[in-house]
Amino acid sequence: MSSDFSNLRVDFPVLDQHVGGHPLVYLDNAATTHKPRAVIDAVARFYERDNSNVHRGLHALSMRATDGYEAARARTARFINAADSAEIVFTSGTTASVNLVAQGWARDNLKSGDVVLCTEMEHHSNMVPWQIVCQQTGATLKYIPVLGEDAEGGLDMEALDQLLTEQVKLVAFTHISNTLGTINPAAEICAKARAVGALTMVDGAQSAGHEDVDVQAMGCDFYAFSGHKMAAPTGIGVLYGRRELLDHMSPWQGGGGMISVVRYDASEWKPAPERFEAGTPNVADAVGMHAAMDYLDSVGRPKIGQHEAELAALAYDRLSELPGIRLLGPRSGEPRAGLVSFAFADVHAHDVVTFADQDGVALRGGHHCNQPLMHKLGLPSTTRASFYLYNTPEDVDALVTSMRRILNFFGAG
Ligand code: 7TS
Repeated sequence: MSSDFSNLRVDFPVLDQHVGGHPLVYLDNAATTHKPRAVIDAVARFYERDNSNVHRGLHALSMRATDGYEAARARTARFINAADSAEIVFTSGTTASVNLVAQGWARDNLKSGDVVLCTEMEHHSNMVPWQIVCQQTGATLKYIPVLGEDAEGGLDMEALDQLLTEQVKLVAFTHISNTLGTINPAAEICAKARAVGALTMVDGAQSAGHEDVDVQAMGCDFYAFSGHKMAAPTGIGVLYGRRELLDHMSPWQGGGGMISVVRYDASEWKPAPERFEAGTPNVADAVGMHAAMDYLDSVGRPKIGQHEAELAALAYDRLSELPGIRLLGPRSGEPRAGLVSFAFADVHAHDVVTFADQDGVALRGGHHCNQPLMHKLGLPSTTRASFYLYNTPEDVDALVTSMRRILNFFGAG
């Protein structure tokens, strides 16, 4: 495990604090990550020097703000290897990006008899928008099952082959599960979908900041992610879409900035991406996300992914020694992303998280916006520890020590 990573902790000011008299051990990175000084400074610098509206002013500040915003778009295209900056739409986050595709593409293109395929491990953000648009259009939503009583077997790829009929118009799936830590074979699923003429929507919320992403190599049609889950500010996110698709999609929201001509009776739209960015965009946070991408790539995303996967594997093995624990997702030794979800037989996840907080350990307890999956697994909730580049093996020690204290307290140890 690389010691370089503990040197990075000083880049993240928020980590330098105590909670409950203990040094903060932040293990809730799947919910949101912390921001390095470089990102905080980039946002502050924007407000201190360049703050202005974009695409509509001819004065110096407006031009600087526009340049910063469009440079962030070009940087984002490079970050995921999109062929063209025009394929990058800025949104408020993954949720908004999925809804944009549901209402901008699916609503116009689905009809009764068509099928949208999701997986049983989707976050609500990549499930509920498809439920809504299927209700609107009469299309049917089906799910690729997850294998194993602890969901340890990943997606049922044989079931996928059977489900992939010509009726399927879209396959919407998560690249990395926020609850299980499963890494789905994204390129393989995209290739299979394409073979029956279906489009693909990949939820990259848990992958974009954790591994090199190449949307062209993946072969997806749409890819969505959130800045705040990869060291960037909240309120900024991305929808990547292939240009020929975006240019034929309806706008989701109307307003300033997205039109070429407006008459009293009707209007015409700009091409993508402006067509999908009605109103004043989140310029400062796009600039902040640019800095986050530079920061992550200066460390190296493959190194980051490997580091957090090693921490998660360590946590999985150490936690599996605890009495009455049930661990979800890939088994020890199998590929796993940087998070671990678990449940104790006799202690509710909300108690676990509350008690861990007294030890300065920040975890998440609940259904993690995966209610149907929890229901399938027969669990009300789990406790989740999720890692990022600034976490260390000592953080895993603190997690396990805290869990032992809790089990002893509840007489379950
Ligand atoms: N998709 C996945 C896989 C996610 O993990 C999340 C957020 C989202 C979509 C939604 O992202 P947003 O930025 O639009 O909110 N996941 C979590 C989580 O695991 N705990 O809190 C939020």
